[in-house]
Amino acid sequence: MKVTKELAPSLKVEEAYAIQAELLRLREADGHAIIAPKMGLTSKAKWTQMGVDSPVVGYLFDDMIERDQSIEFDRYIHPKIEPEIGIVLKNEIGGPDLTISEVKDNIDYIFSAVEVIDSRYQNFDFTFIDVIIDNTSAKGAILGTKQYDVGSVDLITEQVEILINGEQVAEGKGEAVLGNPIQVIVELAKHLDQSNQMIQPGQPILTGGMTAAVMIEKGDTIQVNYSNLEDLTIEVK
Ligand code: OOG
Ligand code: MG
Repeated sequence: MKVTKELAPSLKVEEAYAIQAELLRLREADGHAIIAPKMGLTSKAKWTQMGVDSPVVGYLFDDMIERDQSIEFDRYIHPKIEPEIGIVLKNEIGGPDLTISEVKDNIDYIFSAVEVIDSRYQNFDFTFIDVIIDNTSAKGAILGTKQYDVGSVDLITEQVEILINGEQVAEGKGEAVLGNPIQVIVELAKHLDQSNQMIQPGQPILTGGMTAAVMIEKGDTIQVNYSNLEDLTIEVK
């Protein structure tokens, strides 16, 4: 069932986030803990693929983090992967006027990641409103373990490629993500400020797919190679 099609065709963005917040609360009441906000739909590659044109905010829960560099395929309906740059802050920051240089000053470390998205909608066929309510298709993530200083990598020129079973299926760079992945933190701060929240230190924040998402199958070997950040090799089990 598509919320916008069958229940509430004229739902507004703020209302969609209110529903998302209620669904997050229900999940927390079920014993799951939020570990970080995530930003999605931050690159043109994703906008073109999904037919939308602005970023969304969702949340990663503790039970979404895949262990042992593998993806447990049967946990998903029709998973796709996205290469992402992750950011952890060392201080609480936020507000509507945050600048890129303030964010940089407050970064603890950068890491590489792969998000495994999944959708309750057939063919990921949703509107912007539906995907907000569906917690931005958040279902899984593999977080790199190497930590990089913000001064040691140029996130704008950082390149990534995805190989599935040895064949290149996607490539992109950091610049694809709102011109600079650090800008994503500025946008996240604006979003959270609308509900008087700040961004918390210590959370592994994903900044959004740098390429279009790629469908995966059981048995695939995935290599996500970054130019400077940690490469990730993942088995789909
Ligand atoms: C929505 C989630 C998008 C990203 O990194 O762009 C996202 C979707 O495409 O299903 O997480
Ligand atoms: Mg993502």
